[in-house]
Amino acid sequence: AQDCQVANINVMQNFDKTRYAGTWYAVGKKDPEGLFLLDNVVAQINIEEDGKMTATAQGRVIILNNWEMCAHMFATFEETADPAKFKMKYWGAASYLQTGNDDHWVIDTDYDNYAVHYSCRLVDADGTCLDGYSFIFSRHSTGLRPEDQPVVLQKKTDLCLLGKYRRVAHTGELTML
Ligand code: AZE
Repeated sequence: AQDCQVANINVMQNFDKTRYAGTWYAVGKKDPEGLFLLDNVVAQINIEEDGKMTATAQGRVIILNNWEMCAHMFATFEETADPAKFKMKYWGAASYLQTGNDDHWVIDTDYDNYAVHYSCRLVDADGTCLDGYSFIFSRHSTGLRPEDQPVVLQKKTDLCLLGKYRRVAHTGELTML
């Protein structure tokens, strides 16, 4: 969908959450408004015994004028009619961290190397996204494999977010997961 309508965004076909499980390193991100995870962002997706998807995530954040810390986050996912579109309820281990209920859409993944995530928090009157965020995840902390880069580039374009991503550094400073 190149009309940039949130409702027309294509997500992963036949999404298999069991193959999505495991560790993902954020290697690129498009930020939303306000506070957000800065770097060293790692997500761990789990499938519980009842089949429900949950996650933990960590990342470096700066809150309240330069107080730098590791955000340790938890999430539960509610399934929707589309298997690649979830509602993600999340909260922090500490009360001063963020809580929320965001969309968690899997746009594309090969499960073994890369995943493109998207979340629109606010849809504008014209149907485009007014405030949202997106992560490019890799199974490898070093980044995307060269062969996955054109695929991811195409997905960034489809999401109307080309040029809005920043690289996410992994310096190994946080090791909670
Ligand atoms: C995500 C996937 C795995 C679970 C979670 C994710 C998102 C977390 C945030 C956290 C923000 C924290 C802030 C703290 C001050 C998408 C990586 C929970 C958006 C801003």
